[in-house]
Amino acid sequence: MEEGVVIRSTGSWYTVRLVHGTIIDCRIKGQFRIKGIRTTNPVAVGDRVRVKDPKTGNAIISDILPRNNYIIRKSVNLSKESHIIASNIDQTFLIVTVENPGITTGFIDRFLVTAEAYRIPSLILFNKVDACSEKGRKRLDFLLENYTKAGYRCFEVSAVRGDKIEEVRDFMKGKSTLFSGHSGVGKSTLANAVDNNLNLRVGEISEAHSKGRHTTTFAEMFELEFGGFLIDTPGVKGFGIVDIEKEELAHYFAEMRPHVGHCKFNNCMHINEPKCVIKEMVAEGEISEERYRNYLNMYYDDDQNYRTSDYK
Ligand SMILES: Nc1nc2c(ncn2[C@@H]2O[C@H](COP(=O)(O)OP(=O)(O)OP(=O)(O)O)[C@@H](O)[C@H]2O)c(=O)[nH]1
Ligand SMILES: [Mg+2]
Ligand SMILES: [Zn+2]
Repeated sequence: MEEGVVIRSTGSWYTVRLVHGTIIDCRIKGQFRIKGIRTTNPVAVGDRVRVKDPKTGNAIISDILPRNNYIIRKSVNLSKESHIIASNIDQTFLIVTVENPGITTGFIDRFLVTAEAYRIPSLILFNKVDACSEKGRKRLDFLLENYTKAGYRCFEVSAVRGDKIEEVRDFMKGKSTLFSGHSGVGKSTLANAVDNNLNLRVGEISEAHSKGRHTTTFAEMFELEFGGFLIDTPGVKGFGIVDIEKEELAHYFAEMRPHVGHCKFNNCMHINEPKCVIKEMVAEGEISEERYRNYLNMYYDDDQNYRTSDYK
């Protein structure tokens, strides 16, 4: 029996880097479940696992060691099933573009809420700033203001021109970072810019976005030349939140969290209760209306919103 980390998962095969560095393909045996949640992938990239018979060519993952955290979303059309994007991560970079493809704040906020549920720090990287139209620039300025105010660090980057890549690299040193976002936003291009040794496949200009084609098809973890790990993932269209109670939701909006206990009623859901501190802060402009609106959307109909866009 040896221990290792899952660095790639294709669905039927799992690639594991054993403690002493050897990389082997494994299968799984047995049931792996998170309490009551059905997942399409029982073992995720980032999982620390025990491997049986690692030398035989018949290696089997027999156990998953307890996860520190994970990022999970509702997957595919089967809304009852969830997909673990990655586990045991130090931070997530949500890669966003305002054009080609565009982005909704609903998607961003669902992602951030999921990361907050495990207290995983998130940074937002606005990529392709080299190719921004005037209209795109306005949208970008709005998003920068909205998310900076909510307490998130935002970077305007360009993977092709090299803007802010040095800063991004500094943030990644010695950490395990998940890259997530829609398909075609430049996750793999950015990964290559951060570490030239990676050589990941990126989309052709002509097929970028719109056609729903995904260049990266499996999540994969790479060791960085300057120290740390990067997990590149396939683009996602929707981000359905999983396993978050309505009563807890406001705690996962970073800028609401410090105030939720100060409403008149201690079970306040911040909807139409009197003397609600959150609503007062929205009225005074201290919490953005956009974020509050997404709070309400998530509170009322977790399901409908993510079904309006068909998932990958
Ligand atoms: N103008 C511009 N284009 C970029 C930039 N970064 C990436 N692209 C282009 O965007 C397209 C998609 O890039 P990818 O890196 O494959 O995108 P991805 O997010 O990895 O996509 P999936 O693997 O499908 O999830 C490619 O044509 C890139 O050349 C950038 O900073 N500026
Ligand atoms: Mg990619
Ligand atoms: Zn309240």
